[in-house]
Formats: sequence, structure tokens, C-alpha cells
Amino acid sequence: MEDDWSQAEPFRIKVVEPIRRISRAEREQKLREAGYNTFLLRSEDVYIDLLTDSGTAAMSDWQWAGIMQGDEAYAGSRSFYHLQEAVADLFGFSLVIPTHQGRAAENILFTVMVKPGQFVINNMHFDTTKAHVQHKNGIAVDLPVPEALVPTDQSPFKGNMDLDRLDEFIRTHGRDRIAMIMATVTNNSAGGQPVSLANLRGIRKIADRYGLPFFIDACRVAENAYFIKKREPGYQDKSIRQIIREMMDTADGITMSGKKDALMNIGGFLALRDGELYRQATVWAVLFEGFPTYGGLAGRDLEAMARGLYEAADEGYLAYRVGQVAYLGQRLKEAGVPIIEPPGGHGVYIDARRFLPHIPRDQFPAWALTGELYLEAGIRTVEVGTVLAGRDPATGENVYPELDMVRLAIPRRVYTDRHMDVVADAAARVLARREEVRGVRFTYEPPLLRHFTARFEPV
Ligand code: PM9
Repeated sequence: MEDDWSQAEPFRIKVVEPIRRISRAEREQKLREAGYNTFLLRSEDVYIDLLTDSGTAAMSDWQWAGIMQGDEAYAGSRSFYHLQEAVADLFGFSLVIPTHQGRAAENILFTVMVKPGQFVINNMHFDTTKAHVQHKNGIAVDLPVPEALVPTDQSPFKGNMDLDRLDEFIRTHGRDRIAMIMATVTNNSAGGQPVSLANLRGIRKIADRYGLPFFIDACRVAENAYFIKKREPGYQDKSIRQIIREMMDTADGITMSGKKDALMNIGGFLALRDGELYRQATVWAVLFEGFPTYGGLAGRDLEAMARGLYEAADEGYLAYRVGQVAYLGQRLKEAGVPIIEPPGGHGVYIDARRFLPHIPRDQFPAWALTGELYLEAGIRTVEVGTVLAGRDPATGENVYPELDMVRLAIPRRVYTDRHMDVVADAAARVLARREEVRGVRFTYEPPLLRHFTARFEPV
């Protein structure tokens, strides 16, 4: 029953936020005004907002009650200790530094651990993680398994790191050139695909062989644990909380964006085992984020985050959550929309080169598709493709990634499956008239992180 994605949402809706769909003519105008960039649309002009699953969750009544009970002391607030207890209880780390969001935990960790010229090896870095490595003059290396880049490959753990390449990379470059190994669970840049416990244990073994630290980017840890329970032999009868703990036991610490699997609208933390590392990290935490018991957050945020961590580790919630993503994936597949298979934990990714084969890569098919989905039904999505990949600094040429994708990221506990039907039907209608869809070209291209503020026009 828990497995069945047709089961209804495991909550009643107590508060609603009205949304509206503006007319097609208005959407055309808004998209033109936004330079054909969905980041530059106002959310009130969006009907179904699948831009990100980050910071967009609906909090529960228990979390809202925690907001009222937050202890707003500058130092040593009760709510900090509640967060610390939750992290110790669920993840097994006794040392916690709250941060205003996930990338701030990355900033502190890499400031302490990455020396100029050192590598950080990840299954696949998320953009902010990579940027923070580079900001410390480190070099970010991705070592995904090959199947991660094959859209129709049905392997259960396409988020895994390639362990052979990991070992070879360390041997080639020498352990002193490696600052740390990291695993991102689930692997967002590869379509929200999970990492197996066998893979995490394999990374730990290699880390131990060379005496290297191993950290987990844990922002979607609960969704990843659900996939382990469903797909990895030997875990069917373990609870989500047991699996989360086994995952965490492989690592020296984690960075966490509370905006994902802590069901928060803001917040994050760094969690560690080692007292000396913690002491070094707190120095930078004070400088970047604030006193180490509040870390850029209000007591009420700490309280709600502690509660959100427990709620996200609930198996019934996860069955609904991952089930809703699977439901959208299934509906899209039935309509003939090419997607990255199997669907990941937090969203469905459309394979835009197969969707729009007539649009050349330098006219950004995935970007063009984000505009069409907005025009068709007011749906906001995001490109994870050539525009995001940017240019090669040496040649100035576009970097063409293996996959040009459109991400449909589903906010947690926000939309019903009826909304998912609207999304699937709209994508099917665009597919039916895909020959009409044109590519786009830049009218303004910023030099860095171009996807956020670039402007385009149809070719
Ligand atoms: N991820 C996302 O939409 C939000 C920011 S970009 C629009 O997927 C991983 C795996 C992430 C992530 C954010 C962060 C940073 C770290 N790791 O956004 O700083 O997916 O809380 O987390 C976004 P913060």
C-alpha cells in the first residue's frame, strides 16, 4: 500500500495559497518581458511553479507550532539544542553548526579543508558546491558512474560514484592533492538519482585506504534512503531511520540544505564528528554566519528545522513524496515525453534533445522548452543543460554537456496529483506541436553563472 503511488496525500490541507493562471496572451507578454528566462518571471505570473524543490515546501502544523515556540536567544537557545538533539538522534553527529542555507555550510567546510590546488571529488557536484570549491582555489572533479549519462538506462542507483575511477584518480594525483571525497545524495545534477549504501561503503573503504576524509552532501538524504529501502537488496525490512543512520555512519560529516529534506523554507547546517574540525569550523561560522548556536537563523527556524528532519524521515510521507514524482514521470512517459529514467527523488527531468531534435545545441533546446511549457500552461521549469554549463574559459566556446535537460522539480507537500496531470497534459500538447518550437539566442549574456540573468529571443 505504501508503495502505491495512487494513494492519496498523507495530509489534510489546512491553509491554502490561491494561485491563478493568466491568459496565454499575458503569458506571452510576461515571457517576452522576462527575456525568455524563467528565473526572471514573477512567481505571481506562474500557475504551477516547478523551478525548484528548495525552500518551497509546505510546513506542517507541528512545524508552525515550533515557529511559535522558537527560543530567540542570541546564544545557547533551547531551539538550537533541539536541532542538535535531532541531528544526533537521526544522523548520529553530535557536533552541529547551523547555517542560513546549505551553501553556507559548504563555505565553512571548504574554507577549513580545501587548500589551493587541491581536488574535491564528488559523484557530481551541485553548482554551489562546485563554485565554493573553486572559490577556495580548489578543483572540483565529478566521477559519476557511466550509466548516469544514459537517459534510458534503468539501473537502480544511477547517482553512484565510479569507484574504480575514484581509486585511479587518487593514485594518479596522490592523496595529498585530494582535500576530501564527497557524495551528493540524491545526485541532483544527474537527475535526482539515488546513491546505494554499497557505494557509500565503497567510498568509505577507499577513503580509509588513503586516509582521506569523506563527507556527504545530505540535502535529499531521506529521499535517497527511501530508494535504498525499495531497491537495494537487504534493506526492505529496515526502517528509513535505520537506513539514514547507516548512510551517515559512512561519513565524517555532512553539509545539509534544510530547504530540501528538512522541509524548511530557509536553513541548513554542517554536522561533524571531530572536535578539532568543529573548533576550526566555528571560527569561520562566527565570521560568515553568526554565533555557532544560531548560524544566521532565528530560533524559530532552528525549531522548525529540527521537526522537519523527523517528518521527512517518515516512510508514509516518503512513499507519497517519491510516489508523486514517479506518478508525474509515468504520466509523461505514457504521453511519449522523453524523460531521464527512472524518475529521481525530487523531480522529473525531460531529455530536451530527444524532445526537440530539430533544434541545434547552440540554439539551446532545453532552454527553449522551458519557455514553451510556460506559454502552454503557465508552468515554470528550469534548464539543466548548455546554458547552465556556460563557456570554456580557455576557448570561450559553449560547453556542451552530455545531457540537455529540463528539470520539473516538485515542491514538497505543495501540489496535488491533479496539478501533476496538468503538467503532463501540457507537456504532451507541446510535444504534439514540437515542430513549431524554435530555439533561442542570447540578447544579453552575463560573463558568469549566465543562466540566472541571461536574456534571450526566439531564433
Ligand atoms: N539546490 C536546487 O534547486 C537550489 C538552489 S539553485 C536554484 O536544486 C545540492 C545537491 C543542492 C543545493 C541546492 C545545495 C545548496 C547543495 N547541494 O540552496 O544553499 O541541490 O540551501 O543548498 C537547489 P542551498
